[in-house]
Amino acid sequence: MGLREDLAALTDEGTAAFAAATTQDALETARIAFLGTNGREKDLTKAFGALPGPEKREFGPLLNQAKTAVKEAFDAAKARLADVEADAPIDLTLPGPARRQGSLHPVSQVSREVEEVFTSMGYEIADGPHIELDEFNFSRLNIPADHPARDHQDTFWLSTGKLLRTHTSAVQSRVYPKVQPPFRKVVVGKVFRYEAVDATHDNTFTQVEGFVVDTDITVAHLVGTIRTMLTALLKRDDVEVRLRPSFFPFVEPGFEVDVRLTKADPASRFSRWVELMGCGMIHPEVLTAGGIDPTRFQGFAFGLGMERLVMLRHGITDIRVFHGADLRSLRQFGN
Ligand code: FA5
Repeated sequence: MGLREDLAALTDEGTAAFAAATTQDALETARIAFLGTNGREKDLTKAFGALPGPEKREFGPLLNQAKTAVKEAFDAAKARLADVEADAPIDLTLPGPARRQGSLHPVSQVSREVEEVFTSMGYEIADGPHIELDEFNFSRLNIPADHPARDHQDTFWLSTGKLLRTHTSAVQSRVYPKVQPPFRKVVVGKVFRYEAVDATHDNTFTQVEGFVVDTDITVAHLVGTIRTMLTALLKRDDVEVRLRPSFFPFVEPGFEVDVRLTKADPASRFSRWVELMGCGMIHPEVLTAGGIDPTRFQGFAFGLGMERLVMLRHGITDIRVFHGADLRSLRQFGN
């Protein structure tokens, strides 16, 4: 066969192959055979290139016609198959794309549980502002301006002279003038300290403050409340609790409560004592500053680090997980 017949065959067979393609796969197979790098059109273009000059003039227009015809047949088939796909019926019974459901942050989850545990014990929920006055955060809690205890809580001071509250004890100062005993209050809220961040210290964290004022309140009530709270919240049977005498200007006597998990891996942070909270009997000066007569009433108060509690409960070894915004960590606690 000569080149003339070959070009006619390319046109006929190529247009027929593209017209017959009913799937994307068939179209691609035909494209490779006729228009691909080693396809028939390339072969004939090469054969044309080897012709002597006068014959090139004769065959040039024929080659171009064949190429145009095959390319048009390919484009038409491609458009036809695209339309077929667009018209394909939609299966309404197929499941839609799964939507990932959000969940409460682990600290929020336990905060709600804390509020439930305490309301079941007759406590009322109280709250106060994050931006606080020196008076409520320190002075009314028996921490005057020159008191060295201020050094324990590195404070973010604002240019207005106000501060970001360093502890939820500030809410005690706000509540006392407004209510007369007996009362039981619980506060869950954010507090802020200008601290170097490490595995157990953050600069923004959550505290739970409980305070009870009544007649005949003793340290035994305080210890009983702490045990009830930790049993309900830690949901473990290996929690060991110890009280150490400690100093906070707003309580007398004062204690720190440490916790360890007896079944934790000996190499783990939690097999050693972790400081969880401060507590004590409310100082008479604090009651007096709040308008409560300390000769008639006594009370206890405690302030607990919520992130540390959640760490103990879930075996989390680094506090930075909570504000790190790494959803891979937080999703594990979805409820
Ligand atoms: C206080 O904040 C006192 N207001 C607690 C208190 C209340 C004592 C009522 C007596 C009566 P302290 O600075 O120790 O105390 O903090 C209390 C708890 O907050 C600590 O035991 C710890 O669990 C947690 N905590 C303290 N600093 C940090 C921090 N940087 N990051 C995370 N948790 C912290």
